Amino acid sequence: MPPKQRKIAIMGYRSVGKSSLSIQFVEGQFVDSYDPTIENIFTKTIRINSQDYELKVVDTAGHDEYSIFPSQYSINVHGYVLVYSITSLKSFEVVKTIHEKLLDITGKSHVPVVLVGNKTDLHMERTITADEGKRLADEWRAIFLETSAKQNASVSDIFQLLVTEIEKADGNISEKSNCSIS
Ligand SMILES: Nc1nc2c(ncn2[C@@H]2O[C@H](COP(=O)(O)OP(=O)(O)O)[C@@H](O)[C@H]2O)c(=O)[nH]1
Ligand SMILES: [Mg+2]
Repeated sequence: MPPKQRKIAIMGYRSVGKSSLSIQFVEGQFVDSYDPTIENIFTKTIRINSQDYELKVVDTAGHDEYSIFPSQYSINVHGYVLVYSITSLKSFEVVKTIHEKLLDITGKSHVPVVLVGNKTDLHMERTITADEGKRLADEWRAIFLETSAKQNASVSDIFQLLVTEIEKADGNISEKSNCSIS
């Protein structure tokens, strides 16, 4: 089967680890200081169920609650990674406004999203519980994950799960495909 091309945008407040997650996923390393104003597109091919997916990962510059949702992130983007830091309440609030704007600009009631609480290695500084993250993702009917870009914890899962969500939204995978028939 030819590879499927899928475009993914990583969005969230500044400093939550968007670039670190992208670079950890694509290059397998943790870069401690990365210019926060740089916007990059990374590519990586992953295989799920013997299908190759050529991913274009758009690492966006940070957003806040006042940013206008840039139209280039709503066009031809198949799915979104919305990132907050588990150490920052502000970043958790910002991710909610980004999601609202996303639904508004796409005119859809549901968009493939993985909600990511990053920086789990900083557990002493945690201010957002895993439960709070999970509840928000449930509201959105999105996938929820906690990650550490620094420790490479659950980073590739973000992309695997998002591609699966995109396929479900396209009707290529049945929601019930994992259920056994009794
Ligand atoms: N401890 C820890 N620091 C992280 C993690 N991810 C990113 N950082 C740090 O947080 C800061 C901002 O990261 P960056 O990826 O540039 O954030 P961005 O602005 O969202 O792209 C940098 O100093 C990173 O080294 C993580 O999982 N754990
Ligand atoms: Mg960045």
